[in-house]
Amino acid sequence: MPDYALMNQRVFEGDRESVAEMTRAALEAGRPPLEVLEDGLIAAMRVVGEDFKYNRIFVPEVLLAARAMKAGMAVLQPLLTSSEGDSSAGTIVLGTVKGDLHDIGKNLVGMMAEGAGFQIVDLGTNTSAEEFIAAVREHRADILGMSALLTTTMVYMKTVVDEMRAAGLEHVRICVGGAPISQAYADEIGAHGYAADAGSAVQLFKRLVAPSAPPA
Ligand code: B1M
Repeated sequence: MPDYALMNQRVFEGDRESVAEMTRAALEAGRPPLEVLEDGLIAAMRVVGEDFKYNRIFVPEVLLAARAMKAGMAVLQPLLTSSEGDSSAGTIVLGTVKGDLHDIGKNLVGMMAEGAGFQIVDLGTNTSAEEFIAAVREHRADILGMSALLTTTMVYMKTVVDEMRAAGLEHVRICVGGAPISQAYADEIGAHGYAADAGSAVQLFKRLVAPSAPPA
């Protein structure tokens, strides 16, 4: 069994090489990629978040931990994105909203959706309504997925929902997620769906593109 506590510690310390190595070793030992992701990497970021909240660590340490987490994710990526076979599940335009630079969760959602057969158009972070709308049109997206990690940026999701409607794109399903987002907030702003984590986001995307899904 991998020493996930030690792996968490290495993420916390921002030790990229050790995290990548321990991720590889856990996979070679036959551990499931989702277990390594959750217990080895995501669990560490929760501690980082708590320590940051209570001023026990500061932005530079959080940044180093995030880079270490990404080093582990890079090892997992080929396994998470390898498609189940159906490569035409639908097209998703994905991005973190304007003003927000957090991308770890959004990247995980993208990887797992790609693994489930969706085409992902990832617009990165700090994405404006205009950029979302242009990409949705260009790629004829079925779903627009937005991520926000800050209470100050989550409100921009409503701007995007409103501008999508004003642009005549109400047939495109809008999904939202990120630590401060809830189902109640998704309902309030008129999004079609909310997911708490990457696994449930994929289930949500599948439901929304299913032929039996109710019209928007
Ligand atoms: Co920031 N940060 N950060 N940060 N950061 C938080 C979010 C915070 C909660 C920390 C805290 O105080 N405890 C806090 C926000 C407080 C608030 O708004 N109420 C905070 C703050 C304050 C800030 C700054 C303002 C700090 C400063 O500068 N003073 C600043 C803002 C910069 C900006 O964006 N403009 C800032 C900066 C940063 C770093 C750059 C240092 C770094 C980000 C690096 C990066 O992403 N490349 C960072 C990090 C790493 C965090 C924490 C510690 C970890 C976030 C993370 O990656 N979690 C975070 C604390 C926390 O969230 N507990 C924190 C792991 C990831 C797997 O989870 O992103 O939640 P998450 O994604 C999940 C789900 O939410 C969901 O699925 C994912 C996978 O399961 N999900 C979706 C996400 N998007 C989805 C979309 C979907 C569906 C599901 O559909 C489309």
